[in-house]
Amino acid sequence: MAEVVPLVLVEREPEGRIATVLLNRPDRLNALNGELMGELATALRELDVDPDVRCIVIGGSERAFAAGADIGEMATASAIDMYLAQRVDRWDAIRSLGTPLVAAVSGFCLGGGCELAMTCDLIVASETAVFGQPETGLGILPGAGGTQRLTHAVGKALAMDIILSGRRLSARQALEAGLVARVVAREAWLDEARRVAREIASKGPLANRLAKEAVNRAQEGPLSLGLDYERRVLYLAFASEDAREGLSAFVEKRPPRFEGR
Ligand code: DAK
Repeated sequence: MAEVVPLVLVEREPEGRIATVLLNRPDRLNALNGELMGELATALRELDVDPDVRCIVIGGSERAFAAGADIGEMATASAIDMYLAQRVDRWDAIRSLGTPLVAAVSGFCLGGGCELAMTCDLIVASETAVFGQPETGLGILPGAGGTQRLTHAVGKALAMDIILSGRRLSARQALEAGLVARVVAREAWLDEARRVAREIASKGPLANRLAKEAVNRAQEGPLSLGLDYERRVLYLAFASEDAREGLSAFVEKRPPRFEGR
């Protein structure tokens, strides 16, 4: 019987607070077919409800984070197939995770791959990374948030250029444009993303979840509502044991021990 190869690999650090989820379809440059997206959403949901996991790294291979949705699969799918295959639900499941997500991007990060990276909370990119939304070259358009998130990240002029002309951005260009948070050496793409994840995991986990929600609000509505939301979640954070612990630890000159409550 043929060996079943998982399309995503989940790694947990033995004593650590971070998990790494690696897309594992290297012969197809991690093209996101329905099966892979299903495994990814399931793995992420399980990690999201594990109180020991405080940050998740999502990565691909050195050659490709992901070269987009699976074109072969889409080529034979009707609009109704696409709808019924619950593709949107899987993307929504990833978007609604409370745990901070770091995208570790090396190589091609195109189409749905770029949209997946943008669904994460921040992108750590290898200097080899290449970002783009080439969907219009296939007669379709970005369908997992690309027209919205890319525009928020880089502004209308550049987003239009990337989406309409198929222009690709290098890691450095993506950094300058505000799409990625950090660019790191080629060989360090995963280690550096994990290091950033450990930094995130060392902070108050409840505070990080609330801050993530509040930052996302900045993209979703008017400033006045965002400011109001920020204030409310700050009061919520103040009511937490983590806030007592974090503030006391500073005053007592010791490292905090957060419980996520
Ligand atoms: N799908 C399927 N197979 C792919 C693929 C893809 N997106 N990208 C690469 N591959 C396969 C290639 O066919 C090749 O397979 P073999 O020929 O070896 O069998 C293998 O991966 C290696 O690729 P190449 O030989 O082409 O490698 P190169 O280095 O020459 O070129 C490349 C790398 C990334 C420039 C090239 O492979 C390429 O242009 N790939 C397609 C990139 C692309 O157009 N991506 C956008 C896809 S559309 C939705 C949500 C999202 C989406 C849709 C719906 N809903 C929520 C409903 C998203 C749509 C997209 O992403």
